[in-house]
Amino acid sequence: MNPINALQERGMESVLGPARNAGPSFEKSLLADLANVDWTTLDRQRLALDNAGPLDSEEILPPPIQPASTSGDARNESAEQAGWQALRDGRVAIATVAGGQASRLGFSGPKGAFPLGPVSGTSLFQMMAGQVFRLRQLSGAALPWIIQTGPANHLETMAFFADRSYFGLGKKSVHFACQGTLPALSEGGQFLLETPGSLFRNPDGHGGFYRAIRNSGICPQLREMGVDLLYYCQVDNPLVRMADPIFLGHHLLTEARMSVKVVAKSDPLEKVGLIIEKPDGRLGCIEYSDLAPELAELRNADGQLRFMAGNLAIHCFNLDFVQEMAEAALPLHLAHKDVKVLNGNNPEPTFRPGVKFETFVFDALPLADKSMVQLALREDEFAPVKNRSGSDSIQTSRDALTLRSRRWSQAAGLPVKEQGSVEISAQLCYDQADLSRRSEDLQLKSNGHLVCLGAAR
Ligand code: UD2
Repeated sequence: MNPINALQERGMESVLGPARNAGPSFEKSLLADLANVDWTTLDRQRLALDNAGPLDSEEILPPPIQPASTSGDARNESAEQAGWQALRDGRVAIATVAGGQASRLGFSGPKGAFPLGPVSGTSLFQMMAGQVFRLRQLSGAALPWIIQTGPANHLETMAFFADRSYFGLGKKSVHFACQGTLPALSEGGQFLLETPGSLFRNPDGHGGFYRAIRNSGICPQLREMGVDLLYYCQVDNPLVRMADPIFLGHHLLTEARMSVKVVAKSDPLEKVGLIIEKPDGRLGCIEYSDLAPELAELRNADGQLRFMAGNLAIHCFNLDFVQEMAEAALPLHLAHKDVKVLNGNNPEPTFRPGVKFETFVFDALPLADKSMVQLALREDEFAPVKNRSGSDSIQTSRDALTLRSRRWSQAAGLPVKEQGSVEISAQLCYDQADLSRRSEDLQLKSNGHLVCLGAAR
């Protein structure tokens, strides 16, 4: 659509004013920016401004939940076999969303570059790369890894991987897909300008993952390789069990199209989304900020929370579902914030009220006709690093890593200190059972704090 016509139809031509005053090069650059606007989504954005809307009031239920992968539950056996088979058959790719910056952690750079390792200072990316490396060894499969970046860190993330030789994974098997942006609007539904020649935009949220995957052009390549399943995780959780075979297996055995892992909420108001089942049997996620306290506090006769399924933001998708979601109109979430934009005739940007729009990956759950929910044990699988201090902080995440590393090492008969940090070096093992097996075959070194590979026997 011609941007000028599109603006006129919507009564939004005033956005051109500052560019016209500033000169032809600004006008050209603004028109190029406007040519990239998705006008259908823009119309939905403007509509959403007027319909902040009542929350869904339909009846909700707790969803059925499969046992945790690390629980030793016999009901996981067939899922484990099915998951490993899918991995060995090369049907799986991994996607990690890493569009965020680590500014909340007081670190400048992509969050995945943050040195979280409690002993070695290993980055989040390297910890995850280590799992991918080991899973490739165990499965014999190519296991492509897709990093979803954001406009603020795409180039820096690619350079981070290149500088570290892709952590030994091979350049061709690590892919980078940059998420898109959405223009922010004024409360009155007009565009805002960052400069006379450019709109003020913000990343489109982790719901932008679906389009990022489609736009990266990787889907045909994945299909050619025989990949039809995508395992999804966030970069901020160092305890994540990447491409967990039991999770993949439950997904396959229930013929789900999108699955999700949950953790039992530590308290009713914990800041995680709540996974629920709707009357039609489909899943949904209620964001913590939208959760009514009386619903959050509901308890069963045994005192347990009735709604306990905290969203870990770990998913398994059928690849065709990801492609479908790239075309779907996911709900828009609005954030009313002061934004630094051009204002009137002032040549310098200043703060004024605006509205940012985002989409969320979990909003695709109700669009899947079949889904599966699996429990995760917090101490084994969830210790996100979100804040510099307090809850979900650098320290709580490092402590959880230390506790898990100590447990795994002790189970494998490796000497580790009772005090201080403990870390198992990336790439060494996938999980506790893997470490125990490896410690029988390889000489593993431990100085009490760091367990790593020694010389082979
Ligand atoms: C998210 C979920 C919450 C729960 C929790 C688990 C929302 C609103 N809430 O909380 O329900 O599942 O995670 O840890 O999602 N990211 C991008 N692009 C974006 C925005 C985020 O790549 O535009 C990535 C980011 O790098 C990070 C992840 O998504 O890895 C989570 O983002 P967040 O920290 O904004 O989500 P949070 O903590 O509100």
